Amino acid sequence: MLNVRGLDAAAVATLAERVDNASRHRQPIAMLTVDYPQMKLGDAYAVQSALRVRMESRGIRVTGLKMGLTSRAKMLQMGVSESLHGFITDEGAYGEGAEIPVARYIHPRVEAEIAVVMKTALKGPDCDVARAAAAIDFVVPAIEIIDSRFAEFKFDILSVVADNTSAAGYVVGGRTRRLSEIDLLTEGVVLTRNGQVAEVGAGAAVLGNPLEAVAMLANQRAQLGGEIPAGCLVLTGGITAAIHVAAGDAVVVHYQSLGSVRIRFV
Ligand code: 0L1
Ligand code: MG
Repeated sequence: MLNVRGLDAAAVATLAERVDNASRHRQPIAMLTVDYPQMKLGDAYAVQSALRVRMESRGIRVTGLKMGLTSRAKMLQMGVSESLHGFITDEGAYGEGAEIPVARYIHPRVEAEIAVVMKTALKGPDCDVARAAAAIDFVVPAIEIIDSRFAEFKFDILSVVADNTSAAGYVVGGRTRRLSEIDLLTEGVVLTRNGQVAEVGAGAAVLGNPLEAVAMLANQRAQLGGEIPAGCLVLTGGITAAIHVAAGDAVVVHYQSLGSVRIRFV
């Protein structure tokens, strides 16, 4: 289904430019399906791919892949029912403790995630948790920054895929663990903003097991003729609902066994 198309190449290029400009100039836009109701999921991933080419042509480097909308909390928050994937880049990569200007974004939110780094490539279409586990090198905690390019974070599944699943930045920190050293399902997470608990959750919120998200990513990539390459950083998806952030906010995510990750917005 990820390769079903309804738009021609010119429309895909137009939409990639529209999303790219919204992001670069921080000018929110309307859902793409308003003007292109014939758009299909394959078109949405084609727009995302064209966006990636545009970014790479400006010297931005892709640093990994991400799954989105993998938790019930996120699906309810966004009113959608399908997990999806996108890419992450060095433009949005921040170090642990970084001060991040909110002016870089339209309406940023953050969410706590479990990330993995692949030891070997993982190629669908028949990946499952066992194959995903065998391909993973280690686990690392992460905060993802999301920033929809759509006004008021209002979108449908096609628009958000085209918009690279709202990917805007990420921070990895804490400590790494081998899969044998951690129970991903019960890994507890407490997300605080300015010292107040904002969200709590556990790894199982991500499709029942974050490794399901890795397997799903490989299977989705296979439908598009791709894979998860060796060495790839994969954000497996938000464990909690995403929280709004504003200048002055300090966000710290405490993980049960992966340490903590912190950032501050200025
Ligand atoms: O990483 C995510 O789960 C984001 C997916 C896109 C929807 C959103 O902006 O929350
Ligand atoms: Mg996310």
